[in-house]
Amino acid sequence: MKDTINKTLESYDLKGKYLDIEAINKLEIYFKSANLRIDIIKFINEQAVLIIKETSAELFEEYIDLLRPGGNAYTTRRYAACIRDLDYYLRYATYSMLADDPSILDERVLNGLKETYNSLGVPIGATIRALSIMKKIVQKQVSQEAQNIVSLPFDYMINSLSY
Ligand SMILES: CCC1=C(C)/C(=C/C2=NC(=C\c3[nH]c(/C=C4\NC(=O)[C@H](C)[C@H]4CC)c(C)c3CCC(=O)O)/C(CCC(=O)O)=C2C)NC1=O
Repeated sequence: MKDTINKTLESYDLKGKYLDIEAINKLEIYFKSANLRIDIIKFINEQAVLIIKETSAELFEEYIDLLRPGGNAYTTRRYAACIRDLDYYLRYATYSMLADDPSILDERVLNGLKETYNSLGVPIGATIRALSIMKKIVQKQVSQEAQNIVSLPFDYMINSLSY
């Protein structure tokens, strides 16, 4: 698990160098955005249940077959697993927004996920769509300056599942 601070320090420690202007600028930008990151995360935490509800409603409207016999989210158990997965994505997205670093997504969410999904027949296309719906729902409710911070982890997960 990494964030902008320990990533920067680690790399300068390895080089045995003081932080140069480039590193300091990067850290300054990170610290300046800290309050915004906290606000975004507070908002998502408060709205998490609703965000997931809206995401699944939109997803199942588009992919109605998932809920029908033969669909991957058919049966209460699998439906619940699907909603739980959406919750994982949202929660880890907030961790990554705070860290300003995607490594937590690789380590905790994405490693081996495609293989697991493929072996269980969980459709990856619909999962990617769910992530993009979730991103849109959150972006709609945050300020202009928060847009990039919000989109980063979702785009990272979408990208990783796409290849
Ligand atoms: C914290 C990181 C983490 C992630 C990401 C994770 C995902 C994850 N989702 C799983 C299953 C599943 N995931 C889904 C999800 C869906 N099916 C659909 O049709 C939709 C497209 C989608 C919801 C949007 C379903 C239905 C299952 C159960 C599949 C089955 O058991 O047949 C499984 C298999 C084991 C289990 O059922 O719990 C894992 C490991 N587990 C983790 O620990």
